[in-house]
Amino acid sequence: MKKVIMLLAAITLLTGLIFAHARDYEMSGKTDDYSVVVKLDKNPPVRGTNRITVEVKDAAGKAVTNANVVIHYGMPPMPGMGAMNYRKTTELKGEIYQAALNFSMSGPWYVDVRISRDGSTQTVKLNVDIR
Ligand SMILES: [Cu+2]
Repeated sequence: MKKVIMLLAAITLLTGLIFAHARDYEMSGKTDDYSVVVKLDKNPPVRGTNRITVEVKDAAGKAVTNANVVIHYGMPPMPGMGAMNYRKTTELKGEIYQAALNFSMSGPWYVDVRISRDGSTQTVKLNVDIR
């Protein structure tokens, strides 16, 4: 009986992990040369640290792993608050560019993904509502 309970607990935990992963907040965009999928690990994205992953594919659908991917993010000026602009470099792990972003307040944020490769930079402009 104990073993059955342990097994059920393990299955429940595993299922939870799978669903948690599937629930990433996902956005996508295109540039002249790339299609880009961007995911945040919090859904909905929240104040504080949110891990971001960026997947870049070329026109043939092949993963691009030799780019320099930088995230520019921030908030436009608001009443009583100047504009906030941050810059975060990403690190390539496997075929995915990764970084941690810090959203310091709730509200509308822009997230620009700048992909530099072969001497040209292309940007995907995204917006995210932080809770
Ligand atoms: Cu603000």
